[in-house]
Amino acid sequence: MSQLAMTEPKTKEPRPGAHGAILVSGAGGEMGHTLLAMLAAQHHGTREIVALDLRALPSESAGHATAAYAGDVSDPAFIEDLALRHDISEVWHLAALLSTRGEKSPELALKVNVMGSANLLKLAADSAARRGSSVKFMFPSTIAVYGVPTLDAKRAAGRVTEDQCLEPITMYGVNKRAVEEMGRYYARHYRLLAADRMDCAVDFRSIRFPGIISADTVPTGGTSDYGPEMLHAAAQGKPYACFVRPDARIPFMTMPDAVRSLMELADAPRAQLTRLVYNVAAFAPSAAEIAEKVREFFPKAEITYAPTLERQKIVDSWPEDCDDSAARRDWGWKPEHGFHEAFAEYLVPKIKARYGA
Ligand code: AKB
Repeated sequence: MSQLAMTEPKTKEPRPGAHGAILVSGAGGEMGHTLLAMLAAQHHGTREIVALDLRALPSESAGHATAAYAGDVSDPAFIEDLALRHDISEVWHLAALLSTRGEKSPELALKVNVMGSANLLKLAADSAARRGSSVKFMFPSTIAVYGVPTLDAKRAAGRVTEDQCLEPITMYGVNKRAVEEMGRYYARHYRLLAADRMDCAVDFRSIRFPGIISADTVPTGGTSDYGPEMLHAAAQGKPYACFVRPDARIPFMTMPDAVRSLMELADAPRAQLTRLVYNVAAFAPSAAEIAEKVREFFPKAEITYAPTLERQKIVDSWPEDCDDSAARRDWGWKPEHGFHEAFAEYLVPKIKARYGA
């Protein structure tokens, strides 16, 4: 594996019939960390895996890639250069600034989240035209694309479907929603003549993720971070002041379930998919219920509440839960971890091993 900041571009002609390279942006982030390992395990060295992140990848992650680059997705020259070096046939575009970070630097969020996505969608369309076959574009979206105006409206909305309450209040939510529509535009208007039919050049597929809890990493810059932070603090014997009220409720899932859902959607036959963007759901506890579950496994956990106005407002605007019946019907989505299993079978054993708790 080579880990480079880009210098001289190299042209790589597509080999006819070859599978082409899988490009993963945001490969050093929380989801990228797990996804790279799972893609490497799935392909056993039979596919080129090109990892991209703003900073050099930790060696463990870089080891799962055949090439790794440090660079900015919002820099079109960098992305064009990458397209010259690798015959890219699949894009997993994870790079993004999350919701809390995005509210601190809205223009930077717009640049990275929207312009970065525009650059990679163009790369996918150009690559499809050159290869003469569709390029799959996997895009993690978020529950931040939803926006409920009041707590009463949130309770009344309950489990939202993909087409309800689409009035995001954060720049991050607005950005992700915009990219969903950009993906739809590319899927609809960029076509390839394949044998006797017209295929989409960019096979855009997206999942709106809830808050994600990983045993291996703690997120930064998100607003659902109180869930994972509470657990990781308890496992390290540290006190934790939760930045939302005890009654704040949004959906969550475990990282292995989240990454598996994206991989299952990628593998689903296109003809079975009735949508480009899907909800997935697993469990939807309040902050107090998460605290209670943490105390079940770490009885000495010190958890208090110190809600901050900005982050509380964001969580209040997100739905209590999501209706994932389309994903269950179209591609057989089913979470492995419910609320209790998430802690008992995955989070707590791994976290205890990690911190020696
Ligand atoms: C965030 O909190 O910004 C993310 C998300 C819910 O998309 N974790």
